[in-house]
Amino acid sequence: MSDDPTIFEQIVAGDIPARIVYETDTVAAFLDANPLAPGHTLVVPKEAYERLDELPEDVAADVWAAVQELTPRIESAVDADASNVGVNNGSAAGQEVPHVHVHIVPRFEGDGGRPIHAVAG
Ligand code: IU
Repeated sequence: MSDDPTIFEQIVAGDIPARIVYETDTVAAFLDANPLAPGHTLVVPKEAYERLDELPEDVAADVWAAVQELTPRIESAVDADASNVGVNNGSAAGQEVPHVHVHIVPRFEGDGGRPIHAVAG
């Protein structure tokens, strides 16, 4: 396995610009560079783990706490009605960046987007 920092580690380190919206000792969140909707945010552990099952329990808890805290704040910030929250866990599921990240995608009544259970349909 390569020791090169992932793109998200580089974002967390400030080496690649991104709009960071949340940060603790273990977790960061930043706006997605190619947003599916206004406010599309990625929540990441600061340390790189490729798959969800590789996350230590305490880090997974910190990531989820951030998702819970941020989701209503993001919805409120962009005046969304709801959000899709999800992880592409592995390349066959569409994971492009090998560093666990939770997508928070704000949704709006009548926006025509698909529910998360339809993504593979
Ligand atoms: P995926 O779940 O691995 O498919 O999602 C990767 C996301 O990372 C995708 O939504 C990209 O737009 C986003 N992203 C980013 O925000 N900044 C980057 O420099 C890169 C990808 I590379």
